Amino acid sequence: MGEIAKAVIITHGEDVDGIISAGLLCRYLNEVINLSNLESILVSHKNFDNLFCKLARNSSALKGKRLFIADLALKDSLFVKKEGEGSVIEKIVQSCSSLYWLDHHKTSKQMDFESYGGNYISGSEQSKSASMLVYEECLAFRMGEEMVADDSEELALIAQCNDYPEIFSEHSCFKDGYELQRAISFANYRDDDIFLDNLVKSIGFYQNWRLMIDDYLVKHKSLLDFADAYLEKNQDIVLINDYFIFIFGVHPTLPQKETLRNLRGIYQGKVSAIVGIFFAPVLNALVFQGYDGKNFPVDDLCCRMNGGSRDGDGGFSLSGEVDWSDFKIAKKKMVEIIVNYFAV
Ligand SMILES: [Mn+2]
Repeated sequence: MGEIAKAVIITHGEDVDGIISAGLLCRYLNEVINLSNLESILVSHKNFDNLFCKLARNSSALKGKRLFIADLALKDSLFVKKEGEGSVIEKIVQSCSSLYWLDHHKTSKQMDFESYGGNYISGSEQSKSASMLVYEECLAFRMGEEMVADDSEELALIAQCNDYPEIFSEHSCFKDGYELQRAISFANYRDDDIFLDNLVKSIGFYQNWRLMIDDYLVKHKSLLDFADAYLEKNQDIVLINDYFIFIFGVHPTLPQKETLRNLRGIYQGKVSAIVGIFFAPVLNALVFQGYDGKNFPVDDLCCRMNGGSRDGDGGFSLSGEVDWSDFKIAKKKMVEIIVNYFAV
């Protein structure tokens, strides 16, 4: 039987900021406060509630442990009280020896969280990734001493660029974030938790994480090349009700946010709407205002499709009965959805 972990890091396993903030927390825990036994848990959007419910139910396992949670939003669902017992987050805070929550997503629950005894760190400035918070709060103070070859600040900047591209797209670390995200997205697609876990450790223990990324991307080059070719081939502009709509198909191994960001850069201002189709296992459509002056009803369309949307950025789930990976079929079906929307 292994030793019991004394510190647990819980982070967002699907993106650059989540992985880097966990890696940097590892550095802090290992060197500064010398906790040898670490456990890291990677969370996806899909299993978030499940994991936290499990932690609350099994609260005796948290006894004596220090919990660090990074790049995850303090969601309202954690604060729901059930009859006769406290909320999930209340139980977790009260079971462990300490809980630090480092995050930059909007929350209205900070006061409640702190009233249970949790420590919430969000930084005083806006636009600061979780990794930058960890760097500044836990690591920055020791810089300039003997840590000559330390790339902690660079890692924090990579996460910063990836989370805030509109501010940092010209930064020299910007491209590194894309490579890292590609590997992370691919690993998530394959449920490759071992790779993701090793990546956190590789960063945390000052190993060559860049080499690890390169090796992974080279190892899976053929599928990644296929995904790139698929995207390049499967794009079209259709005309519906006087709206020019750019539709494209995305292989699920590609990072969603970054792929969309690149294509939006090209088509914004030239079309009325931009529609990305992500086929199984993702199975969703992301829809964006194209800003050609015609004001395509993105929010209303997504709402009608039982999805969500705000200020021209939205999406909805796709039905599993259609083969969305065949772009001809996918495009036809998407056109049908939009035509039906205008017909009612
Ligand atoms: Mn983040």
